[in-house]
Amino acid sequence: MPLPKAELHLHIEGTLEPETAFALAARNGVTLPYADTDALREAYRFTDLQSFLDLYYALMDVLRTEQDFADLADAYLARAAAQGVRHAEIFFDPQAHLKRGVELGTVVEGLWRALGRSEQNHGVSTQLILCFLRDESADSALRTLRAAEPWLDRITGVGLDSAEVGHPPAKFREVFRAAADLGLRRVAHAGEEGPPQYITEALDVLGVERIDHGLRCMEDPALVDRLVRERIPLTVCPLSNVRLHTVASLAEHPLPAMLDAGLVCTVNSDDPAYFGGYAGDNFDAVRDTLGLTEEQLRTLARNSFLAAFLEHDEERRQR
Ligand code: ES4
Ligand code: ZN
Repeated sequence: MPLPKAELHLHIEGTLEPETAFALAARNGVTLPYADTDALREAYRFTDLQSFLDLYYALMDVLRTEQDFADLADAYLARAAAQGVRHAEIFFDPQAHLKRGVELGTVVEGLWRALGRSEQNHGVSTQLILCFLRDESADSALRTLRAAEPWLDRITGVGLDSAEVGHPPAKFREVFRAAADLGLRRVAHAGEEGPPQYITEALDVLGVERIDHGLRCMEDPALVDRLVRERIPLTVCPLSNVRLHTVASLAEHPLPAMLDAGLVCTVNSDDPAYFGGYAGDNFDAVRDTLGLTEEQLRTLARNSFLAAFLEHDEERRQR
């Protein structure tokens, strides 16, 4: 039996497996610039975050209808459940869809078709986190938040993702303030490729409760002390870090050092279709390659429920 866990860093668009991409392309009359799934898989040799994002945004073109989003989410939830995921906080990128003429309602209603039945069908409770693309303007983020207002009862929080370097958190001060005023929880990617100062800025300027990735905090001992003292959870994604060359190899991943420092780390899959595995695969990889003890693995799983946006009695039930 896989360890029960919560997945807190998962981009639903990053669960698009090559087979699903081709099936949806056929269903929607979209021609992909790859001969077959093997040729597409060949393209999954990334050099950095941007090289991945280019393919990630291009392949989204196959996602057109509510049913496409429902099928995508349902397939993810089935795989996640099989790997011990009991609760999933799922990121989505509305601007990437709005830009190509797919309305926010199509995305949210479609995802909800799967999420609304997930507890019965898969035993996985779910929440949605709307992410702003940090390489788009602050104004575009604000317009996106306004467009999401009809669906706020289905959205738990907001996040910040896409190309990090050159797009500091402070650029999104206003939209995160507006999100907080609407009662939304806040998270942000920081310290994946960007410097440790972006982590500090996400906490102080955006008021985020969790940091997505956060690896580069290890370059700043005073920041590590703060994250430990304030018990700020970090949603670490080991296989993602390897595939995007954020770390040189899995064996050199700082996760053991982060745990030793007392950081509240969790293990997550980020974009599992692109990076070689779902939540359980990430746990297996860190156990096998980094030699984490059973006790450390249990700590990581416990941290995932503590860091989740669950109510307390709901959290106890999950564990
Ligand atoms: C992402 Cl790995 C990663 N980093 C930043 N933004 C993203 N969007 C999807 N995956
Ligand atoms: Zn991510």
